[in-house]
Amino acid sequence: MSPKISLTRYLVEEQRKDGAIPAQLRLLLEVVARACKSISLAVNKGALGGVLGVSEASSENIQGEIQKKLDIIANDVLIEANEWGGHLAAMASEEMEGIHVVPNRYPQGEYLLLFDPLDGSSNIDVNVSIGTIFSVLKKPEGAGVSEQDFLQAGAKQVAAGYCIYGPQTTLVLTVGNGVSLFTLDREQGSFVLTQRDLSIPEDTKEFAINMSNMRHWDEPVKRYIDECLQGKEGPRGKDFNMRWIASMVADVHRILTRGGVFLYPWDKREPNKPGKLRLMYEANPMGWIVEQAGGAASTGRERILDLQPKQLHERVSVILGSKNEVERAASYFTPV
Ligand code: P6P
Repeated sequence: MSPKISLTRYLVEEQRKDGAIPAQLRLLLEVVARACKSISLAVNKGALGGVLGVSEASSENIQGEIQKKLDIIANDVLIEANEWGGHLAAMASEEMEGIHVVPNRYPQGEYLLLFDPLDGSSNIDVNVSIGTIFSVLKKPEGAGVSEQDFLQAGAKQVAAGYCIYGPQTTLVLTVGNGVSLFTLDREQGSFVLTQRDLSIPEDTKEFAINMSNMRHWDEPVKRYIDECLQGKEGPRGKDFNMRWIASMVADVHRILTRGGVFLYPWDKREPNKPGKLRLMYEANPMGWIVEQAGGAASTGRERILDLQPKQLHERVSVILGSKNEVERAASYFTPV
């Protein structure tokens, strides 16, 4: 039986292979993985740990969403774990308005870490998979660090990943040379490599979208979904299945595993926002992971990773997953 390859061994061997993982980045990824293990333990305790429900003060985050206790716990775990290592200059979180600069008592590093500490919070209290999404950028040259330093296109990411807290706790990671999957071995307390080079099937018969928003969608989205629903008898010539877990990490994980297309498009409920999902903490990391696995990630009109962010918490319309299906969906947006 081949030896178990731990996350540490994988990162060391990748670093040795092509230098894609400089020492500071390797430390960063190991620290984030350890933080995800702590979050997983808190999530798994559920009611026994007194971590369900909304935060004591029913506080709201910058997104205007009521924070769950676990949102705050996960955010605090990630901040505390990453402050002291000397690998980071600053962090940005979906749960915090501004950036968190590494305190002066610690050395500053060359990386920027962005995260959605607990994506899918609405599922926490009903015991459905949730997860942590993270994205790593290099800090631009120059003294100090500011919010402006974070406003880099998704194509500039040097690492991205997520940890899904489901029946298994699984870490999915890319540093730009494909996507690998690590499953938490609770007996050893370490993440073990269980799949390399994930590859998303280019075609699919499964779409993921919140159908209750149909009346709010733009015409191209209505037409695309309608044609999927027509099945064999319609222009697609095949029947489609639908899934919607309302945890992006879980929907994306399914797509990485068996293909599919995920859509959270603009809708007229908030006409001045391009979409619900956040560019920096959700669309960019997930978009890169999907592309690294042979899929595609588009707003419907352009590649997500090419977008130049204008603000830290900006939102974006998302279509991602099986390459041919994303291209097909995007074609409905192109005026004929
Ligand atoms: P809705 C979770 O709040 C999230 O940001 C994503 O994880 C998920 O895909 C989406 O929102 C679910 O949104 O409107 O269906 O609840």
